Amino acid sequence: MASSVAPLALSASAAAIRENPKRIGVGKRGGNLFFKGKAFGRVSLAVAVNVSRFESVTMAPPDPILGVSEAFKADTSDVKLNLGVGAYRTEELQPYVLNVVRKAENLMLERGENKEYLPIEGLAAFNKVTADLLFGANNPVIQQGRVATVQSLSGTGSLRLAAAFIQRYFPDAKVLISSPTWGNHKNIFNDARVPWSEYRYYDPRTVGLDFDGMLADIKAAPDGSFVLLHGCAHNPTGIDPTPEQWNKIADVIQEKNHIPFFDVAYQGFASGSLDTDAYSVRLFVERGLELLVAQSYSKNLGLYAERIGAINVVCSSSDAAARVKSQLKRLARPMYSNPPVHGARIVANVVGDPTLFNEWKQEMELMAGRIKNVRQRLFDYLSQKDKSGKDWSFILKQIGMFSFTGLNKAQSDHMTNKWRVYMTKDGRISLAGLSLSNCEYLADAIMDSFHNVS
Ligand code: PLA
Repeated sequence: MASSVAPLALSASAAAIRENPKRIGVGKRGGNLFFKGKAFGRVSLAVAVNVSRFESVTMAPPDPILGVSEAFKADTSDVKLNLGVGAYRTEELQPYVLNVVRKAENLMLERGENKEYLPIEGLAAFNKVTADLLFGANNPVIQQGRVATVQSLSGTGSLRLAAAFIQRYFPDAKVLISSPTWGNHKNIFNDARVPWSEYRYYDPRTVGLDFDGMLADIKAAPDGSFVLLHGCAHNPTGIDPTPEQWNKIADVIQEKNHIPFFDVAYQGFASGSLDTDAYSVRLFVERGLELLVAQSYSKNLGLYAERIGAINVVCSSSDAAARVKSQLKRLARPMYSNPPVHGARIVANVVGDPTLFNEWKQEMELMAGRIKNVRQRLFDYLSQKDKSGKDWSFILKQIGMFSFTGLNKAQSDHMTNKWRVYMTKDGRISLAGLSLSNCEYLADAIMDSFHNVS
């Protein structure tokens, strides 16, 4: 076996040796390679010298969001705050498993359900409730069988599957994404080889929506582009269009024959109401548009690690929906074969049972309410303590898990280096990782960073 490996191993090793003979302590003497003074033949070199076939693989940078959690864990300070990743914490800053999730899991245990493979498209009971939850069970698109729903690996996996679908069936189309957007959107489309460009969204002067810029950029894009929209609780800005603005966005998208592509990662988490947070998607559906929606249960059911979500494609006919679904399955099969069952059963049990469903809504209101409370408390401290006259009211206008503070990279670095407040470098903080008792500390950190670092 060694001899079949050796020639290849040697060529990689030899390249590395040529580049840096000292570092690995390898040289050539009398036709034989040696390592630290000892002669080795070709075969033993591949085994003994610690030179990798993967020498040309460079170190990837830490992920801008999940890398923050790694850095937080490595920090041994007594006082530290993780406001990086959008993961809900209790007032004691502990992870939270919803009571309804525990109840659903107990039910599953009692039923002794098996671990057979799911079909490629996922659990039928899940696919039904997830589409009902998003569009409303009485929505004509559901009644008429015009939605292709495929369970996928949470929001990210659903976006990725849709990106693969776009790449295969619309190779000339590009995706328009908001500037800024969730950092992983660009990675997803890049990896799927789908071209994208940005439309204006955030106006730093008003710390609000650049609505005119957004409409102008969507108008200027080639007809038939995909327009990625955050269904609610825009990440990272926390700034959503108003209902009137959504209507105007729909007008332009319709005019341009664009295809809306919603990312719904926070249904119920923005306002506390599942229906209110589905407003934008339902509006576009009502207008008769064909569209895509990626869904996630990471936040609203706290199922982060279960990787449960779905891609929904609303089509103009049930026939088209059946064909689209068949192609989504065809794309999923070689990627991950079929999705995991545990999270799907939890969602199906919670949404499918009226008692659990009501309990879930209450728990979601509690979670959304806790975030609103810390948002208010943070604003109160900032406005009371900061005597500079700066207007901090934008914090109250933003919704969802995040606040986009307007801190620049140097100021965000200062937040971490001096105050041990871990956050993303774009100035985003996750309020879900903040407790009422930490709001004053955070306000002090923000004021210091904002006023004393340029
Ligand atoms: N879409 C948006 C807009 C998101 O914010 C996130 C998660 C996802 C999709 C994907 O989540 P999922 O795959 O777990 O369903 N954003 C987080 C986590 C909360 C992350 O970056 O992965 C964030 O901190 O931005």
